[in-house]
Amino acid sequence: MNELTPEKLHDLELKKRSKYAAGVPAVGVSLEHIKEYTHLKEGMHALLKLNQKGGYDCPSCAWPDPDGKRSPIAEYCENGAKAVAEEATSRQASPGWFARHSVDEMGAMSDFELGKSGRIMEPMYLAPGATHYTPITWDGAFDIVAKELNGLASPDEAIFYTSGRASNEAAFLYQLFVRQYGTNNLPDCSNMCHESTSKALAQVLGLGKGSVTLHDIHDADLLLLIGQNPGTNHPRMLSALKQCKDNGGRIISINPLPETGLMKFVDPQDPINILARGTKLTDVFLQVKINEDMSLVRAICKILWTEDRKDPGSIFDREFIESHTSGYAAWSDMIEATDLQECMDGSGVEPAKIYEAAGLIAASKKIIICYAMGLTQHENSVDVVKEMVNLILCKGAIGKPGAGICPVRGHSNVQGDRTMGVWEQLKPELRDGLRNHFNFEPPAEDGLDVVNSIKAMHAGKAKVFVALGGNFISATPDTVYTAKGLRQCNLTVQISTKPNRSHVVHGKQALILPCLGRTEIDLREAGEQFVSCENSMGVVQMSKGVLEPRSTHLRSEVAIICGMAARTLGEKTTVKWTDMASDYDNVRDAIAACIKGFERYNEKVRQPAGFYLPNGPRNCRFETSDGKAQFSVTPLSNHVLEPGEFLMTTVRSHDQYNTTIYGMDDRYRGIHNERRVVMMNELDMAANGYASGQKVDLTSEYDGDVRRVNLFQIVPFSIPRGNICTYFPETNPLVPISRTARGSNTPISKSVRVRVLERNR
Ligand SMILES: Nc1nc2c(c(=O)[nH]1)N[C@H]1C(S)=C(S)[C@@H](COP(=O)(O)OP(=O)(O)OC[C@H]3O[C@@H](n4cnc5c(=O)[nH]c(N)nc54)[C@H](O)[C@@H]3O)O[C@H]1N2
Ligand SMILES: Nc1nc2c(c(=O)[nH]1)N[C@H]1C(S)=C(S)[C@@H](COP(=O)(O)OP(=O)(O)OC[C@H]3O[C@@H](n4cnc5c(=O)[nH]c(N)nc54)[C@H](O)[C@@H]3O)O[C@H]1N2
Ligand SMILES: [Mo]
Repeated sequence: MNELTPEKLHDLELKKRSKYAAGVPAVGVSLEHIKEYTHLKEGMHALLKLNQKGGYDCPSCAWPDPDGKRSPIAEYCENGAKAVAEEATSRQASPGWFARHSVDEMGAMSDFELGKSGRIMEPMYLAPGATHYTPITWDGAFDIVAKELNGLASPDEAIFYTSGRASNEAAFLYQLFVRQYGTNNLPDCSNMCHESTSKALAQVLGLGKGSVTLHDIHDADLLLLIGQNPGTNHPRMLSALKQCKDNGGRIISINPLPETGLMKFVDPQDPINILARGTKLTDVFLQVKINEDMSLVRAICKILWTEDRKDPGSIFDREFIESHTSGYAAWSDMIEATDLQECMDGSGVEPAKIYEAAGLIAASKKIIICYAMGLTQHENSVDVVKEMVNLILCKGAIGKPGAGICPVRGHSNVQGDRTMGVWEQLKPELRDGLRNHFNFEPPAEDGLDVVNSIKAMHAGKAKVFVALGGNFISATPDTVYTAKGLRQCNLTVQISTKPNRSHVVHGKQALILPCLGRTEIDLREAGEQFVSCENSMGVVQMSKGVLEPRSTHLRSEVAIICGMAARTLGEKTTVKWTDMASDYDNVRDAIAACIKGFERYNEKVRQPAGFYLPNGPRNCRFETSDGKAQFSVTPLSNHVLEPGEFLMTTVRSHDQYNTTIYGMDDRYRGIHNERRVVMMNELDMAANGYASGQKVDLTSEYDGDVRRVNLFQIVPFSIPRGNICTYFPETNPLVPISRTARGSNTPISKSVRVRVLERNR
């Protein structure tokens, strides 16, 4: 299965881990990327408009922009610049490129090589049995989509995936098209990302989103950064962390790896900070074992609870608990019965450190817990998130300034896509909105999420697969199983900017529909258009591209969706797709009519810094089943490893955006020129007789099925014993489709049981 993950090694080079993040070298690296892949003048023009009011939203992460003053020269980070360079590249995956490379040849390329081929210039078609993609007209492409969709026995045989880069306008139209077509099969990247957050927070706080603003982060007494690597994945967050520290705040970091970005930050835009050699970020680092955050936080709660019992109200916020929460008594009983030593042992963290962290928490009132994928991609992730809320609630740390819960989102508009209704479950309010405004009956039954879509394709029950962005085959678990599903489809359609593995692993016929990126000018019949996005803190802002489109054949995502919808639905539709595609104000008017919080959308989105969506928990309003914020009683993690097994987590390197590989280095971790590595504790290496650079294969066994990836190299790393760490997506073939988070169905990509097998022995 070489075309799924080409098994080639490069020349691994190990250097010292960096001591600080985002300093002057980071600025230099930004410019290098811009220079290498695009024209410097154009690249600089693009960077100057990045994240500016009236400019465009960074296509990288979902971290918010300041409401007030923004840096006039650089309101972006190194990795934002890489994302822009990647999109604004002058390299072209033209029809000539596709003629020169058969699909098999594309499959032999690494993800890095595939992505570096450049921007897709024209719609491309792979006919049944063909070896190469060939150009096709837009009308020709839409005809194929319409024919295949209309030929299915039921609309539920089609799957419509969304990646989180799609704008609000595109996302709203996409779900409208899909629901008029007749299905709720709208899986999205959230299913693999913060679904556990959406489920847990909706249940216990009444809103499946975070509660804090950027100002709260600056204002907090104490930040807990759990399962997150902001130095790489949300670099602009480091400025906010520094501001919190400058204001006297403290930081506790909880992570199996001592991530550079958690430790120290040198602000590239502050000469004094550079001279001062930066700001120390983390005060207490707890090197937790993979997926033992639950044991750790439970231990901390037990320590706090024991202290509070001596003098009730001295540690816990009794007034808050009394008036705003439910379930405290049961939770308190559970904590009373908790064995502190067992939890401390389970966490793998020294007791002294745990007491130190508990001391800081006890002494702080304004506490924020920030977290990301380190918490959300395990079997018990919904429970883990609820456990974080327990800690917040006993301290009364929500619904007031400087306090709350902060799931840090991934894709730049992943939160907005959900707000727009991209979800396999159709909320009753949106169903009513769509029914009333567009006069049709949306499908009632829940559709398929990512994992269930894969199973349906595998079973031959889903036959057409459409992807609005993303790279489904590489992002999803159990790659070999998933590939079989995709290959059984009659048609796979990818709306993409650049070649990726999902163009290689295709259905009987395949289409690639190339779209404009966020950096590009979007000219429609009514003139230049802008779109809008919602960031991680619920602020909706406009985004307007500034660069000339890379090819005259490209269409905006909005135009592509409208084209597909008009052709597929024909006379049946009640939507004026042409009007929607010619003037996006029409789309926003429809959103305003259908979705709460978007009243006067067209007016509000034109305000320079956008507008905040309503947020109950931020104002101590909890729209849960009993109107209270709820304590939960949940079991601890329980991993039973057999001799020789390791628990593996999969992470991003500093040089990638999910499945888009910018480069081969992970600078902050000191791992250079290779991605096929296994980070392992030196004591585990010694116990197994492994040397640094040793070549190994990895297997995982679930329900009797053994999955395998070959040719990796061992790298000694500071990581708890029994744990290993590899890069996503190279080890996705090991992530079993059969194990997902209870309650959110998220693949368990952060805790996979694996064996490490030595090669050539
Ligand atoms: N440059 C760049 N930016 C990005 C992305 C990118 O790929 N590149 N991806 C975007 C997306 S979609 C997302 S979702 C976010 C992801 O942002 P992150 O969640 O920061 O991404 P990961 O690399 O998956 O890192 C997870 C962190 O959790 C730690 N971890 C792993 N297992 C555990 C555990 O069991 N417990 C704890 N406490 N920690 C654990 C890892 O060591 C790592 O530091 O970033 C977004 N931003
Ligand atoms: N093992 C493991 N697996 C994981 C994760 C993990 O931590 N470990 N993380 C999971 C997470 S958090 C996520 S969010 C998913 C990510 O899953 P996806 O969102 O599906 O993957 P991406 O790699 O972000 O998608 C990249 C592709 O998007 C296309 N693209 C880029 N910009 C645009 C645009 O503006 N419009 C359109 N239409 N297309 C564009 C390009 O063709 C590019 O190749 O992966 C998940 N998978
Ligand atoms: Mo994500």
